[in-house]
Amino acid sequence: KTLSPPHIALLPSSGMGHLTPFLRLASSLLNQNYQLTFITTYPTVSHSETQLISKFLSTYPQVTSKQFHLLPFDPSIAKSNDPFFLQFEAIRRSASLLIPLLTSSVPPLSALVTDITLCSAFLPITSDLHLPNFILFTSSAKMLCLLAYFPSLVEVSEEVHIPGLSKKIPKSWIPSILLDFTTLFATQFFENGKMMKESNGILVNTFESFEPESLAGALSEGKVVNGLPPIIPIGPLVPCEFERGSSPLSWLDDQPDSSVVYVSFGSRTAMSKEQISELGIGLVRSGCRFVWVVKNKKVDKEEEEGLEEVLGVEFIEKVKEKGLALKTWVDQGEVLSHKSVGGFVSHCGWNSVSEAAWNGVPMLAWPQGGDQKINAEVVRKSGLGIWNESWGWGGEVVVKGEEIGEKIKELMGSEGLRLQAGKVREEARKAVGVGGSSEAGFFRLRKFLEP
Ligand code: BUP
Repeated sequence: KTLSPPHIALLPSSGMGHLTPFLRLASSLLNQNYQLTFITTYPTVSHSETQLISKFLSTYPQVTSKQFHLLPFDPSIAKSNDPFFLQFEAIRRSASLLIPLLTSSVPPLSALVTDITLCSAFLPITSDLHLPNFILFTSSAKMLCLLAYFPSLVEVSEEVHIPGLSKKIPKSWIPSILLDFTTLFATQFFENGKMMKESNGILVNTFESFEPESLAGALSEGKVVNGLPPIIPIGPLVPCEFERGSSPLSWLDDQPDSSVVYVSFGSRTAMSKEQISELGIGLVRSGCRFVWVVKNKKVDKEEEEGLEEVLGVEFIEKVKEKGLALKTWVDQGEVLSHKSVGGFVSHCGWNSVSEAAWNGVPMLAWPQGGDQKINAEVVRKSGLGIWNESWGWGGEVVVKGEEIGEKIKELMGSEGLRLQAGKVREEARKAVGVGGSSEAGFFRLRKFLEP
């Protein structure tokens, strides 16, 4: 037994949806007295990533920051045009460059935590170095079931029956990039799904009472596949002080309790102008106050048009009393915790779902891609929100403003939904409290590192 606390290195992959839970995990480990090395890959894909990393490092000067410079990578060899997936691949292909960085750490490392999207490239390395390896899974436990089961799928029929889950997963919930097994993302997904068995444990940003069937019923009992390492729920990883930023809070302060609907589709959804315009019509028709984060480019570095060009001066003028449309980063954790916010129209990125659960804000799920339909099902099943499946994936059809307005009215007007979301909030708080599933998860991790 060593006297000094365990020293953990954290390696996130690209995109705010992956970086944010890593930084929250880091903050939680620091509170538990771990020593930390945070590895940042350069260059980052988005401005938001660079900004958040610098805020984190200036808040925690005790963290050792290491820059991981990637090998040049020719994106044309990969079947993908998504800058984030291409960055996953660039990191994966540079894996061997991390070895000196890991072996030179002082004091010596007790473990490396890698993002799930990178695990198959880094597990062989940590294994050679006899360094324990944990995975942080940044999506839902239900999505983890699909990832674990995916390598054994020969083809995707109309429904996928994952052992241990009572409800079959319709093909329409699986993103098209996974249905074509030759895409870059499907290849990575397959490799990671196979290789993750070799890790020492999978930390999942969820909690027991939110996803009981997937966690206790399917994954932990080995029903999905045999031979998985310990599945350790440590969520919800909650928004931290270092994330605080300038946000529209002063406007929110003047609005009645639970009267504002917050609308955001995460950091990497580029919505079409046509759909943006219908959404604007929907918000006006709903009659509700709103805060709306507008995005029409996947990567923030490419955002060139201002709000007026996207929404039109007329619209902005018309709604200025009732709504706040923004084309900047807002502190979502702070918005969702504000008492005037009573509903969240969301793409169901897992961090957004966790933040809504943490704050008990009812959701209207509108999945746009990736894991988001699987996450939307968790939202619906837990009672945290509603999901109108006929809207399909974002971009598949243009959903009309009238229909959007009606659903927002339903979201904001339902007392039952509010009560149920409040219960989810209580459960989320219990999970991180004394005796909760997150505390138990962190205890398991510590036991492993300090037997
Ligand atoms: Br946009 C935006 N402010 O303005 P998800 C996002 N966020 O704080 P995604 C802000 O980014 P993946 C903004 O609170 C959440 O923590 C938000 O992660 C924060 O979705 C994070 O919700 C976004 O998981 O990532 O960005 O689509 O595709 O990996 O799920």
